[in-house]
Amino acid sequence: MNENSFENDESMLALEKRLGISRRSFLQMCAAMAATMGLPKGAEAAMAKAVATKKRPSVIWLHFQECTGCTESLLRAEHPTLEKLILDVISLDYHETLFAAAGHQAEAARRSAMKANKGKYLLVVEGAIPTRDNGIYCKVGGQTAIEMLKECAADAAAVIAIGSCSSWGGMPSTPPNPTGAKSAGEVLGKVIPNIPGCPPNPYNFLSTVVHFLTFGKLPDVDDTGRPKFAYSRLIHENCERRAHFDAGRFALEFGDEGHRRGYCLYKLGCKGPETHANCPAILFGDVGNASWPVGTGHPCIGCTEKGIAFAKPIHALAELKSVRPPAGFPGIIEDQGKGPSTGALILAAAVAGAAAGAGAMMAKNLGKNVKLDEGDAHKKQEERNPS
Ligand code: FSX
Ligand code: SF4
Ligand code: F3S
Repeated sequence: MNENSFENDESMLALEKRLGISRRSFLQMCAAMAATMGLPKGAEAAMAKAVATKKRPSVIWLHFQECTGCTESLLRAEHPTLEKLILDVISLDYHETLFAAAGHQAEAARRSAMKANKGKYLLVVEGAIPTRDNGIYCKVGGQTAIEMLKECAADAAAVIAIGSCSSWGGMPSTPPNPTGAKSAGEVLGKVIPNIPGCPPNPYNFLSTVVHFLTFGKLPDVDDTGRPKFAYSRLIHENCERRAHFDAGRFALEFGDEGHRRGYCLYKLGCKGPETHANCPAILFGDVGNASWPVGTGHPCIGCTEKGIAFAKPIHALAELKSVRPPAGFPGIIEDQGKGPSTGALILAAAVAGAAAGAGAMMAKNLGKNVKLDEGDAHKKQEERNPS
């Protein structure tokens, strides 16, 4: 696929106007999403066409026990391009946080959207569902969360749990779990597609929805319902600090010499070795230049993983699930405080067979500022291993 194939395509010209980004950026973003999801060649063109021409799927978005961080992460005001994209790809017909309507008006809008799109709408659930005492600890418009979830799920084309709370109970389910908080899947009695993370990575949500729009189904999931493209690898396998772990170089205290030099955070309790997510590859967060929790110097708390986040003490050592060496090693001799570069990380992904530059391209196109590109990564590798 290239820009020329869509040169005189009216729908793409209209899309340029709608999104306020160039066709080129949009097509690069589709290529990045297709690569991220491991889709075959040609999928990116189908995705671009679908976003440009298909009717946007109606989305009903429910909020239960949570902090609204999922929505905040998705609509981050600092990255208006991403917010615009998400709101353009879906038709958000009910969302309590973003709705101008209130009270009966809002309830009426939800029911009429459900009726108009019966069997076709996507139901997105944010937050855990309290089940103790018949669910009285969370009520919206006179209905308990249990009743509302079941009513909305009955006619949905698909239900997606967004965030750890609705995926596996999250923070509200932390023992002693006074409200009997459960996941949306547990309340519905089935495994449903879920995008855990507290908050979850917005690019994983966007990719999942674009997949649904293009192919009429959600991406492949694992046995807990997590899209395989995003949750099949341990964070530890792709972490930019992994070379320090392998070389035995650890930060022992926040602010010590090792911490300032970007060493591995394992001894500060990093749960990357037992947490599945693509955070190190598809960076996200509003802390500046294309970062992620470990990139900022904080150990991963395992926010995507049931039984780890909010269950295991933050500074307890992670269980090492795998001692297999990664496919590519970034160098360990780096400038102080920088750690291996994003470019080197992307090169490691390329060695492993993933599409080179996918993460950087996506980040760049969605408003981030990743300086190193594929060429830089090759140059750096050559400097390390002169032939
Ligand atoms: Fe908050 Fe969402 Fe955490 Fe939960 O995210 S960021 S408490 S996963 O449901 O709003
Ligand atoms: Fe990265 Fe954490 Fe693994 Fe260290 S323990 S390499 S910081 S994921
Ligand atoms: Fe969460 Fe760890 Fe990623 S804390 S956002 S799974 S790095």
